[in-house]
Amino acid sequence: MARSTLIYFLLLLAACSPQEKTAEKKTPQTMEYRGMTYVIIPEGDYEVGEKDNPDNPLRKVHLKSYAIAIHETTNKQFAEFANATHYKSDAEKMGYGKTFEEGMVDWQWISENGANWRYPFGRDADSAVNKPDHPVTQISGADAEAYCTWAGLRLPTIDEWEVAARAGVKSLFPWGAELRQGKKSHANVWEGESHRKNKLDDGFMYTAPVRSFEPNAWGLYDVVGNVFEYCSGDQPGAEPDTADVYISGRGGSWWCSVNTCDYFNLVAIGSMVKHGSLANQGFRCVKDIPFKIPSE
Ligand SMILES: [Ca+2]
Repeated sequence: MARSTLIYFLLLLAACSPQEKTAEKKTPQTMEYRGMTYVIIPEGDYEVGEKDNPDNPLRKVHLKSYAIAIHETTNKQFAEFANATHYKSDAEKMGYGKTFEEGMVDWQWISENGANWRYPFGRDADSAVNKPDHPVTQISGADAEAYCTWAGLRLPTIDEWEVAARAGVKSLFPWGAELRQGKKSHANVWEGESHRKNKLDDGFMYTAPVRSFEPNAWGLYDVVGNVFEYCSGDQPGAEPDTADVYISGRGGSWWCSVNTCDYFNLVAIGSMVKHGSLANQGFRCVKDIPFKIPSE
């Protein structure tokens, strides 16, 4: 490790903020990097998956130390990257992105000319400039990787995502066993029998500003709902050698409903076209920690 990098990480660790202890397990520390807060996950063995689930079977995984962003990458953050590098996203190069509006039938998406991360629903709709704190969308998995690389980051693996999203719980959701417990909304998903009508109980038709809902026990926001989050690596049992064609996604999105894409939980692993761009797909980043952070 270069001396300057080592000093940087030592300073980062010195600035880590100890947080409250939970009843069961110590809450991880946090660190700041490029104006973003990251939760530091210690090296160790973790349990992921679900019993008898063929796509994500219950298993133990060993993870090295890493730090994960507390919220999804925003329009403002992606704009900093695009402005600094003049980056052209896949949707900008292809001239369209996939969009959806209330009233369409389930699973109906349209190719909207001019839709890209700057105009997630096309040029006639609101622009990302006016929603700086919303998660960036209409970026492909390849675009997300490009952002992470530029920022000295990377996408989480499917296991790193799940460990951080679970924050120590074994339930289907970070807050318990049911999507909706009591009257309180915990995540931004599609609420209604179909996509003809959204009941809007959670208050949002499309994306919500990051941190609109309570975080999980380790301080991560929107791990369920808002936007599908790209992850590296395939789900167990996936066809090999498809990494250039498909990319995994986790946590579901504002579009996902109980009768369609029921992926808004801690177990499901989605698969997307890697160079495809949709109005419900985004990401959060991970920072490698090049030395061991002990769990105790
Ligand atoms: Ca919603």
